Amino acid sequence: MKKIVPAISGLVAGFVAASVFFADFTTIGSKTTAGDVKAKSNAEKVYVPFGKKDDYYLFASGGHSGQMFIYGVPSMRKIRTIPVFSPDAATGYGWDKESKAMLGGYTWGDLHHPAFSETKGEYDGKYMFATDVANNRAAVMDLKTFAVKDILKVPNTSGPHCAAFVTENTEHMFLPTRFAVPFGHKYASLDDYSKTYKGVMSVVSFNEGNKKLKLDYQVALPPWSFDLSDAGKKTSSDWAVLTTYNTEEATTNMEINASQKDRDYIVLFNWKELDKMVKDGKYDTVSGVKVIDPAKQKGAIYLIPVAKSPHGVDVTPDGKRFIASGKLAPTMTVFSFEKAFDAVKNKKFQGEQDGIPVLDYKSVMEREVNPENALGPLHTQFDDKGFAYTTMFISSEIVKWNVNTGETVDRVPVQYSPGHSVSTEGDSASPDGKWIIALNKLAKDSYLSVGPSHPESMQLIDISDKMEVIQSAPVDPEPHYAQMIKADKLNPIVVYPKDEKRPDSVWSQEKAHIERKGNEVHVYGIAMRSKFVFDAKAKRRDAVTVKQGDKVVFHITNIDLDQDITHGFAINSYNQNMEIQPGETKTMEFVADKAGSYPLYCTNFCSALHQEMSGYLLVEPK
Ligand code: RUQ
Ligand code: CUA
Repeated sequence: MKKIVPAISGLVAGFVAASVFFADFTTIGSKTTAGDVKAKSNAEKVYVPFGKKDDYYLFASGGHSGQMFIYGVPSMRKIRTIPVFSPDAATGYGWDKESKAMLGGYTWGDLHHPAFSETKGEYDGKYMFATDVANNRAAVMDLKTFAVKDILKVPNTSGPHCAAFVTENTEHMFLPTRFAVPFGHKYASLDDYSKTYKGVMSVVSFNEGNKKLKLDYQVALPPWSFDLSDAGKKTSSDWAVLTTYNTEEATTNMEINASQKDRDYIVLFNWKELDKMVKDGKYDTVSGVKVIDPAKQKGAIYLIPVAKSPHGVDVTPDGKRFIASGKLAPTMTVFSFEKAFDAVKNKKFQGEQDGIPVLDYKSVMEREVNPENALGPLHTQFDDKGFAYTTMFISSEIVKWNVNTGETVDRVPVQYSPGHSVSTEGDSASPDGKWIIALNKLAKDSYLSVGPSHPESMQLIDISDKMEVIQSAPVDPEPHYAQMIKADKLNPIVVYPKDEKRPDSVWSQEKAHIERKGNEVHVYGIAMRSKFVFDAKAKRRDAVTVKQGDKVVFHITNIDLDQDITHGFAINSYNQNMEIQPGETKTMEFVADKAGSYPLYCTNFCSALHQEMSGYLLVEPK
């Protein structure tokens, strides 16, 4: 018998929408219910038939996997995992020489907030940035290749959670720290916390020429926790805002002690002024880094009181306002940049904290928004019609409201406990108002059970009219934040271009050769369907013989300049593994400390004779 999904009145709309998507739409007899019609039209909205592509790329943070997950929207199909801060066996990231050096010995990361590069406040589709809360790093990915180009280790900071958010033309990204530490991570008793620990904000820039990230300078803020930030746009483009918690400077029992005061702060700063201070030499040099002390250098940094322990702060697409969300207070506070600039100009201060002027709350605040029974506001996204969408962690919903009036327009339950949400081009100066995705911290009963721990969930919500959950997809831990970009803005390359001058590359079987320098053996080899050639002149062209204790360096070029023909290169029992994409040259180096006979093979199924794509590493005993 054909099944119809009944309209289960007790279930929340989102769950019904998610389940009916998988239902059989054929009905018994000739009776078609309104629910069937709805399910069918919802299914059509997200169905991307074979041969067609999704409209948007979703770049979702992989949290403590250290990676980035790429999804297509609206199908919500996962396309790839891009390794960023953790090694990844599937791609050999962290084994080949270059990525190993970039990871700097770290075996995990905690990626929270991805950010596209911007030009004039619009996502330009060129680069993606991200930061690592676990080991204080920033990374840049080239969207031509979806590969990480550089990783910067940031000193004097511990957990740049509050990043990455880029300025209007990608001049900077700011990495304020979540955990305060003494400069240089030096030992200091927690009894001296307020005196010795600092909440450092790092100001980083990206050089498109050499594709490197650079630490420009740091700002020594008080030892508070900085949570989220956003850069201004248009009239506020020289400014940025960040939220703080633990202005109590508690050092233990944080759950209670960091929430004592009714108010914490938004830090408002003018980064152009900070840049100028550095240019004018108004900084101290602390272990080689330029550091601005805001108590000494006035005129760039201000504090604004805000309801206690705020989490997200988001600048509206027109750059006129910023909205802080309460976390503990059920309030979204709307602030006006214009009013803040006025307060700065006319010195409307209500005092000073740690030498930083505190702007008068009432002169900067525009309105406090408290949607009825909405609890735990965390983050706000925007559409093209002037509406804001705030995730409610505790009441498990997204509330749509009018930024101009504060009035609640719509709300939709999500499953369950959303952290961030992400709307289509939602952090740009012109969001396009088609979709929003709730990034839920808990999935509970949403999918087939896989034991006590479940994946997180992402729910796709149509926001073109009345909000409706249309589709749902499981996601690995943990989608802290994501950004969505129109697919046609990206134009990835198909193969790495052939470049005969590329160091260590070899472009024909005949040129494959081995060079020995003392106890270093350099193999200049090729990979092609379906063989490796390491030494064109040898009796066995796919075998390499070295002596125990030799340093072995394989430089392999994939000379198959064909779409999607990636070869792997792995050495059995030697814990060596890398991937070489079409047209790429990769290097693997290790010491052959174990004598014996070790098969090597291609790990990517590349042709009908892929199983034959193998050879030997022979290590002669000492
Ligand atoms: S955070 S759930 Cu890591 Cu962006 Cu707010
Ligand atoms: Cu190359 Cu399989």
